[in-house]
Parts: sequence; structure tokens; C-alpha cells
Amino acid sequence: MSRLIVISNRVSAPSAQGGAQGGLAVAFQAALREFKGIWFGWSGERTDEFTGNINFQRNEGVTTATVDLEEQDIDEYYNGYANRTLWPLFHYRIDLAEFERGFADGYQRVNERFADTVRPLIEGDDVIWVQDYHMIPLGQELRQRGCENRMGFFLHIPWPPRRLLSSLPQAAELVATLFAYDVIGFHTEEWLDAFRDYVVNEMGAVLGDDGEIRLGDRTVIAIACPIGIDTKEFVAAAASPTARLTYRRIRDSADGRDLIVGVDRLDYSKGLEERFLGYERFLIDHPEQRKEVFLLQIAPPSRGEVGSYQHIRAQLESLSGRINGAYADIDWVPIRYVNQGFPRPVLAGIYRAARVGLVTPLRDGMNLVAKEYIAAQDPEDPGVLILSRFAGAALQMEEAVLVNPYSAEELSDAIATALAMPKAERLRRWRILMDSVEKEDVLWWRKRFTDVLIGEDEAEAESAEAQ
Ligand code: ADQ
Repeated sequence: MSRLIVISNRVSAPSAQGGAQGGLAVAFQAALREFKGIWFGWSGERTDEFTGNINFQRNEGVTTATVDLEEQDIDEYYNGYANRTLWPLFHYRIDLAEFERGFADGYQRVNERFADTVRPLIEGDDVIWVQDYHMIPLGQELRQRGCENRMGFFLHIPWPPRRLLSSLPQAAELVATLFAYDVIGFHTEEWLDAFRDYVVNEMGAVLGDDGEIRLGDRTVIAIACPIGIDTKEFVAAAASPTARLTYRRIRDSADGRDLIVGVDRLDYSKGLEERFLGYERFLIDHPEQRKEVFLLQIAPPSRGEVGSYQHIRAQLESLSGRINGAYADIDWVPIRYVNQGFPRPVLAGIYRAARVGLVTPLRDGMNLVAKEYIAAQDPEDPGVLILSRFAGAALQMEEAVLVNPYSAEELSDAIATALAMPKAERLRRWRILMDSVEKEDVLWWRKRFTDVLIGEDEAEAESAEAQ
């Protein structure tokens, strides 16, 4: 039986207590248990000198293998090329993208280091699945080290339009390295189309049948494969005692007012400033509603070493302060702005207590919060999801109230629509959304990708053997 080697920038070891973990961690744990595999990546720790020493851990049937990185690697590869160059560019923020040769060199160096380190762990019939924009050239580095295994790559962020990507120095060289993989996955047809447009029109690649794309002597299969959440786990989390307690705490403190909730990593792609301005527009347009609602925005800081993240944090503090200063009363504050992370059952209780879920990124590969919000709702009395048209999730979640997040007026109207929505209509929309969140969950996503990577017949045989 072949093993699955998952390679990603960060690795989160499963905790024996089943503690707070993101959707991806759960997906890979399930995948690795089924296939008997290894999850390899950066530990998140720094070291004085890179040694390539691997720290193996075995927990809950999953083996993780992590390495520490040097300060310069972290600066150039992670804070640099990944988060100052590729992330803004792939989220259409060319104004924030920094193009420095040192970043590109560091990115390449770390990918070579990862390849050197992981190569000896790979055996003949292992299947390799590389994750995300931090690791684009890794497949090619492994091929150059004699690795002939089946290899897949999944991009968790959008693929940018051709003209935008062309502004990246050596873009075509970077994209060409993707042809070292056998399968490339994107969340949506939109990102897949943009990829095809780039490789065909900028690089002379040729489209074949069944998702095949040929460049020189390499052929890859490129697919759209939208990620989901671990719906069963999240529904259970929403029914847990912790979630119920959280729900009661919020309802008590709400004093009969409707809660509108936003939960996002503090990132400029998530549209938080625009969201605050749209909510302010709602307060202006609907003065009668002012003390009937409040917005709880949860935004744990991320990537604090990058200047644009420090900037957005300062902007949001000032904007929430200004709005609260302008509209608050002695017994009401319009925005509760919280900069901390919460365990998943707490988050589930918060979502469930919210009459409206406000998920309005300016650009997002998928967006799991939209799906978590739906999964956490009370089936008898669900809330309403307001979702940006520019989140990958919008393509699967058309029963949400879809908005253009750049328009304060549209956001204001959407909030008014959501708050006034009759129960029958809320139930109708939620049922359809929940059906898709249940059907296309994270295990469905993992299976869909690995079926293409391994070949469906073989995947079924593997799965039967594992049971
Ligand atoms: P992210 O940009 O991080 O992911 P998202 O998909 O919304 O965005 O996932 C965020 C996760 O963090 C969710 O599971 C959410 O519950 C959790 N989270 C957010 N705030 C939290 C808080 N305060 N406390 C605890 N947990 C919190 C990237 C891409 C997305 C893509 C995913 C998966 O940018 O587009 O959907 O990867 O592919």
C-alpha cells in the first residue's frame, strides 16, 4: 500500500486531546491515517544554522516530520517571497507586492533545502502532495533529485489574472516548475481558467482532454477541487457544552439585540475596512436599527512582521474607534472588535448566536469561515450568511446573500435584507447551503484530489485495504 507524503509550509501535529486545529490539519490527519503517511514541513521554529535535522513525532496515527529554519530563510522565504510578493500579487494587490531578488533567492534556497531534507524519506511507491504557494518549485526540485513518484500540488489561494501575474519577475520560470507535478488543483473554475490562460498565452502550453495541459515534454492534469470543512466535527462542536455556554454568554450580553459576526485572520484580503464602512453605512441608512444590532468582529493578528499587516491593524483600530465614537451610546457600542483566536467549540457557539454571518473578503481562494458559519447554525432557526462574490466559496454558496464587498451601499442593503429575512426563507436557504457543506466536506475534497492523483481504481483498492 502506498504512503501519502503531505508537504506544506507549516505542520500542526495532532493533539491527543483533539484541541484547537484548523480544517486543513484535520483533513490531512484523516488522509494520512488512511494512507499511512508523513506530514513534512517547517516547525515554525528558528535555528542559528540550518541542519536539516528532522524532528519526527507520532500522534494519533499520524507521523509529522518538521525542520527548523534560519532567521534569513524565514525573512526571505516566508515573510519575504511568500507573504510580501506572492500573497499580495495572487490576491490582486499588486500595489502591496514587493519584488526583491533576495526574496526570490531565499524562496528558491528554502525549497531546495526542503527537497534535500525530505528526499531521503521518499520511497518508491509513495504519493506526494505539496500544498500551497510557499512550495511551488518543490516538485521540480524533487524531480531533479531523482524522484519519479506521483506528485500533486494544491493552491489554496486564488490564481491571479494573466496581466497581473506577468508583473512578477521571472513569472514564467516559476509557473514552469508546476509542470513537474502530475496533478495541480485549484479551489474554483475561475482560478483554473486564469491558470490555463496564463500557461497557454504566455508560455505556449497546449490544452488536451480531461484537464490535461502539455508544456514541452511534461503533461499535467489541472482540476478545480473546492476544499470543505470537517462538517461532522463542526456540527458536533456547535452542540458541545462549550459552544452552548458561549452561546448563552453572547445572548446574555446582547440584551435582545441581533448579533452580526465577522471572523477572519487580520489580513488586508479579508475586506475588513470595507466591512466596517459598509456597517457604518447601514447605521446611517437605518437609524431606527442602531441600537437593535451590534457587530462582533473577531480578527486575530497574523504575519505581524510584514509592514502591510501592521498597517491594516492600525487602520482597523482607528476605524472601529471612530465608528464607535460617532455612534455609541451609554448602553450600546456598535462594534465589538476582538483581536484574539478562540478554540473551535467557542467559535461554533459564537457563529450559532449570530443572526448574520458577514464574510466579505475582497479576494479569497475559498473561505472556510462561510462554511463553518452554516455548519454551526440551529437547523430550526438558522441565521443568514452574507458572502462576498469574490470568495471562491461564492461559487458553491449561491443561496447566501451575495455582495460586492467594495460597495458600502450593497453591504448596507445586504445587512438590512438579512436582518429582515422571514424565517421560512432563512430555512430554505440554509437547507440548500447546509446540504452542500455536508456533501462537499474536507474528506470529499481530499478524496477527489487523491483519486485523480493516484487513479480512482487504485484509490478504491487502497481505501478497501485500509478498512
Ligand atoms: P485563510 O486565509 O486563513 O486560509 P479561511 O479559509 O477563512 O482563511 O480559514 C481560516 C480558518 O481560521 C478558519 O477555519 C477559521 O475558523 C479560523 N479562524 C479565523 N479566525 C479565528 C479565531 N479568531 N479563532 C480561531 N480560529 C479562527 C487559506 C486561504 C482560504 C482557503 C483556506 C483553505 O486564504 O481562501 O479557504 O486557506 O484552503
